[in-house]
This record gives sequence, C-alpha cells and structure tokens, in this order.
Amino acid sequence: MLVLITGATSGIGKATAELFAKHGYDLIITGRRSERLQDVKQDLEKLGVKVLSLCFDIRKLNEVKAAIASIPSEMKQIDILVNNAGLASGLSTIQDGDIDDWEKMIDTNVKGLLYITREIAPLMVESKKGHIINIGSIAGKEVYANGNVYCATKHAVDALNKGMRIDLLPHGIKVTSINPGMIETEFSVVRFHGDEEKAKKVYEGFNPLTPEDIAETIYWTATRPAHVNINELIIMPTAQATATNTIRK
Ligand code: NDP
Ligand code: 8X3
Repeated sequence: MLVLITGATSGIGKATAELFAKHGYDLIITGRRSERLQDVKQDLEKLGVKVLSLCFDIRKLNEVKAAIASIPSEMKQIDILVNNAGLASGLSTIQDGDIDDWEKMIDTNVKGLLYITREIAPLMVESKKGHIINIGSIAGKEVYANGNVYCATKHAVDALNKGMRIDLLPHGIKVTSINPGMIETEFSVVRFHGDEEKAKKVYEGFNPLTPEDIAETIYWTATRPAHVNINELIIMPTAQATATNTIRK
C-alpha cells in the first residue's frame, strides 16, 4: 500500500507519515523545506518502508505537475492521498486584512489542494480504487472573529470534499474529510509570521490535540473495510466545544 501525504515536514503530515510507516505502508511525502523533508525521509526509511520525497511549492501548478510526473511508474499506484498541506497566515479583521496573507491561504489551502487532486484523482480512477483524505478544520464548519479568509478556505475544502465524493462515486474512490479543532503544531507560528511567543500563548493553559491524535484518526479512517467510508469527522480537544468556546486553566 502506498500513501501520498502533502505537507509532511511538520505537524499532522509528519506524524501521519510516521504512523503509516510503522504499519508498513510505503510513502510519498511532500513539502517545501528540503532539509526537513530529507530528514523525515531518512527517519521513515529506518522503519523499513520505501519513501519518495518530492520538494515543491503546492501553490505552483508547474511545480506540482513536474513533481507528480517525476514519480517512477512503480510508485504511481497511490492508494491513499492525504491532502494535508495548508496554513493560516495572519489573523485580522476583513477591513485590515493583508492581501498577501489572503493569497497565500487561498493559493495553498484551496488551489494547492485542487492542483494535487487533479493530478492524483485520474490515477485512482484508472486503477478503480483509492481514498482521498482532506484535512479541513473546525474553521470549515464555523467562522470566528478575524478568521475570515482562513475560514473561507476551509469552508471551500468542506465543499470540495463533498463534491469530490459525488464525482468519484462511480469509480469506487472513497473521500473523507477530517476537521480538527486546535492542535499544537507549527500552525500558530506560521499564522503569526514566525512570532513564537505569540504562538505559544494560543496553547497556554489549554490542553490541545496533538498531531499524533490526528494521525491516528487518519489511519483509522483509511483502514475501514472496503465497503465502509467515513464521510467526515470533527475531532476536538476535550477542552474545546466550538471554534471559540475553550476552557483554560
Ligand atoms: P504545520 O505548519 O505544522 O504543517 C503544515 C505543513 O504544510 C508543512 O509540512 C508545510 O511544509 C506544508 N505546506 C504549507 N504550505 C505549503 C506549500 N505552499 N507547499 C507545500 N507544502 C506546504 O501545521 P499543521 O500540521 O497544523 O497543518 C496541517 C493541516 O492541518 C493544514 O491544512 C491546517 O490548516 C490543518 N489544521 C490545523 C489545525 C491546527 O490547529 N494546527 C486545526 C485544523 C486544521 P513546508 O513549510 O515545508 O512547505
Ligand atoms: C486551525 C484551527 O483554531 O484556527 O484550523 O480554527 S483554528
């Protein structure tokens, strides 16, 4: 079995790659940070599986096409695609929003996910099987103050998840979305443009999910019997009821 995970250099993607590797799955991992990607690849290989790393920016269609075209034919039969690469950039009102931040989020979370899917879904259609797992968010189910564009991109992922499932139904391809609440990863450091102090405060006094919690959920979803598909899941920390209702110590 072969799994392609986008954004495997940190957080959910990295933890998911490790869990699949522990279960003997071969992997194709992607990300922009080449050194990190190489380190992750080497660690995964120590678990005895075959790993191909593809370093590219998911926002660039030509890079996506070239990367997928470079996959050797014996690794083209991808069983599971985890559309995970994504980010929030900035947290501000719509009237103060930074257009560069908006473009980064739309280009990564929506267009990047589409570019990859457009390359991989036809391969799955050809082999009449496959599973696409889209990483959405509670921000794709609810909207919170200052989250405007990030929430819009994750609502788009929610809609695409439903649309993909309908279009791929005749081809026997499963489509699932996993929609988590707060997970401590590099997400907030990226959202706050590298401000680690500000990022740390997001999780202060709070017990968030871990990337491993989401990896386990993805793995469970991917290993249901052939006739079972998990359409979507919302998974939250016990200390978080909605996007904005949290309990802190
Ligand atoms: P991280 O920042 O730890 O990981 C994000 C991953 O996405 C990295 O591997 C990064 O790799 C990759 N990535 C980002 N931009 C690009 C790009 N342009 N091209 C290629 N790869 C890219 O965050 P998380 O693990 O938390 O995020 C993973 C997913 O989970 C995202 O879609 C996020 O929206 C979602 N999510 C996160 C939540 C949270 O609270 N953390 C909650 C709900 C959903 P690199 O920088 O090397 O390119
Ligand atoms: C990321 C988590 O809290 O910004 O999707 O909605 S949050």
